[in-house]
Amino acid sequence: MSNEKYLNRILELKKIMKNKSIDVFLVTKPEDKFYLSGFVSSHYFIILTEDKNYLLTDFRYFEAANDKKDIFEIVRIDAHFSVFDFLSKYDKIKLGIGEKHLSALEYKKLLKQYPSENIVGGQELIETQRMIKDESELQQIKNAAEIADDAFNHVLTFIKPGISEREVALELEFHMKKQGASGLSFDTIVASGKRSSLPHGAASDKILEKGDLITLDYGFIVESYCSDMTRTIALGHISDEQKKVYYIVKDAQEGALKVLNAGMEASLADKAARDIIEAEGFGEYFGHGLGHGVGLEVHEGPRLSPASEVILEENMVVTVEPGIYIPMQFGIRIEDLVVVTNDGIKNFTSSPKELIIL
Ligand SMILES: [Mn+2]
Repeated sequence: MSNEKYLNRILELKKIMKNKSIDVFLVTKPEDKFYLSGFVSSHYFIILTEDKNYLLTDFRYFEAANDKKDIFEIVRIDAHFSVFDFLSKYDKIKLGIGEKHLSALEYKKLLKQYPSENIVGGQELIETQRMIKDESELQQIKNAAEIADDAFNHVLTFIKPGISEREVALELEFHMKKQGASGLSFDTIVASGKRSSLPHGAASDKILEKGDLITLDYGFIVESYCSDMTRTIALGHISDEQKKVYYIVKDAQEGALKVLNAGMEASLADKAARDIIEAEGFGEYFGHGLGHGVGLEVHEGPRLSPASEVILEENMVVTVEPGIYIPMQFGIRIEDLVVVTNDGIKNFTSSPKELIIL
C-alpha cells in the first residue's frame, strides 16, 4: 500500500510542531504511531525532527520495517542501544511527547537528558489531527459499521428466553469475525432486564427472560478502525412506561442527528438531545455525554458533551447515543455512528430504530 498518506500526515504534524516550537517529537502511543506510519509492531518508536523521520525498532521487526523506508530512516534498537541513547544526540531541544501514554519510568529517563521545562506534552496535537478522517479512514469505519449492522440482524434470529447474555455476546462476536473483523472495539455489552440500567453492563451469565429490555452495545475492528453501535430491544411484553421511555430516547437521538452539522459547537449537539430528555422529566437519568469520536480508538476526540469546547468539522466521525437509565429498573440507549458533513450527517449505522419486540 502506498505510504504517501502517512507522509502527508507527518508533514501536517510537522507544521503544527513548528507552530509550537517543538524541535523533536517522540511518538509512543500505538494508535498515534500507526496513524503516522501504518506500521504494525509491538515494539517501535517514531521520532520526528524538522527534517528527518525515524522509525526505531528491534531485530524482530527490523526487516518488516523496510516497507517504510521511503518515509523513515529505520534505526535498530536493542538492549545496548535504546531510544534514549538515540535521543542523546539531540541536545538543548524542546522535546514533544505523548504525555497520556508515556510511562513514568520513561519520563524519568527523559528527565535525565532534558530539563523538565524542555519536555512538552504533544498528545493533543496528534489527537486533534486524528479527529478529521480522510477518505480511506471513512471507508474503513463504514466497513466496520456495516459488519456491526449485519451482526445485529443476525443476532435477532438468535435471541430467545433461556439463553445467557454471554451467549448473545459470543454469537455477535462469532458472526462478526466470520465477516472479516479482526477483533472487538471493546468488551461487548449485553445488559438485560434490571441490568440494562447499567450503561456499561458487560455481558454476564444472566439468563434472558420474557419482559426483559436488552441493550446491545458493541463494535468491531476492521483493518484497525473501530465501529460502535447500540440498540435496545424487548423480549416479549414490556410496560407502557418502558415503551414511552424508549420513544423519548429515540426522539432525542433523532433530534440530535437532525441538528448535527459541520460548524456547530459539539456541546449544542449534546444539548439538542438533552433538552428533549429533560423536557420529558428524565434529565437526571441521562448521566453521560451524547457521544464521542471513533477511529483507530473507539473513544477519541471530539467529545459531544455539555463541557465540550470543540467546533464540529467536516469528516469528524462521532457516535450519537443518548440514553435513559432508571436504577434497579431498566435502561435504554440508541447509538448510531455518523460522519459530520457540511450538509448534516451521513449515517454509517442502518439498523432499525423502531422498537423491536421479539
Ligand atoms: Mn459509544
